[in-house]
Amino acid sequence: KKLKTESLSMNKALKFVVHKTCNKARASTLTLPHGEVLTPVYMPVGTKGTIKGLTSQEMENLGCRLLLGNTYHLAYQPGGDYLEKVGGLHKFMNWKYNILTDSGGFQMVSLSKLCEISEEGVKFESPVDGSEMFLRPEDSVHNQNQIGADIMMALDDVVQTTTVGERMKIACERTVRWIDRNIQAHERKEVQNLYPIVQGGLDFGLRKYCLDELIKRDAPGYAIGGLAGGEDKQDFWKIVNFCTDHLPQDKPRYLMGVGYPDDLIVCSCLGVDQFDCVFSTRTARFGTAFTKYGFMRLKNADKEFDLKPIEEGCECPTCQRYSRSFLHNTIAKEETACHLISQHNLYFLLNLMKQFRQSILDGRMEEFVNEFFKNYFSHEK
Ligand code: PRF
Ligand code: ZN
Repeated sequence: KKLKTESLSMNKALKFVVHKTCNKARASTLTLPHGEVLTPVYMPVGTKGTIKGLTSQEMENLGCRLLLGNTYHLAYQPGGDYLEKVGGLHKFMNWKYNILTDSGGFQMVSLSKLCEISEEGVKFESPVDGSEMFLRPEDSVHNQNQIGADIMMALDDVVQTTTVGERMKIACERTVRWIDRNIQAHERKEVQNLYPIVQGGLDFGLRKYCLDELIKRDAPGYAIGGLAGGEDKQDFWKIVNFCTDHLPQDKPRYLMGVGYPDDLIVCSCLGVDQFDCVFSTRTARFGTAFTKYGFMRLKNADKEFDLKPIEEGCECPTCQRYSRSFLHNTIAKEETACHLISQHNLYFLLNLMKQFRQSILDGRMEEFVNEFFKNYFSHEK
């Protein structure tokens, strides 16, 4: 039967050109149906079709050209049928650039108390009203077709990263069995891309099995899943390095759920091209800003009369107009402060990747990385 190894290589919806490398790091251009994305890239997360606290216009002004939505949340609200009717998520949120949607697989971990996994798919119970949603690979892909994402993610079986033994093996093998159901259900291969997700936890044998199987499907790009779930850094780095050693050189690699500034640098050095994480905007809402010297807690008492911007020299809209003092004094009372810190943090990660990429093109990546870590772990503020 054709089903088993149906190829995605005919895909016209993605072009990936590597311009220059330094060791395993790459400076590339990813061309998608809604324009070019310069990689490595950080992709802001707008779970429900909005980046919490920021408008599409602001995202555009920050230079974002690829952002993330979540199938599970969008399927609940406003719903796949609704989005298809209004012409897709791009139209719905008035976003003219690219969108990537996660499959809903990760919600098996984040909402584990509310779901039940079988060979057929995942059954979720809504945390809002208790209603049921059955998400099979076919349903996830169908919803993502309706959403109209430029990059869709295959539904995978995700378990806690530090799980060992039989359950991890089952998840990895099920992810492989599900990949053909995902591919079969994909109805818009000419205009939307489907990335498989490599699972296997911290087990090199399982990772290798999953890599080999998924690479056979000749997808337009690949994701590394099942990491950033509380494992040791050493294990995390080794698995990322192992995956990027085996994934095709000429296709983009997306490391899911990773978004600390230092992780972006290390993993870009290991050959990752795309990242996403809610951390930058979530931590902003709790008053923490990213700076080149590490995290800054704007709630700390020493910021009360500090009239400097979050980071001197930062060209983001927040740092052009507002002081640490203003943010410190309004954070508990105003939505504005959360919005402003989110904006700075997103700019910080988008800009960090832009600078990193330029350093590869200029042949000075090693100096850039040395300088980054010298500052990041210094005691200056
Ligand atoms: N799978 C999916 N989404 C994800 C992950 C995954 O493994 C991760 C990694 N923990 C983040 N988001 N589908
Ligand atoms: Zn700033």
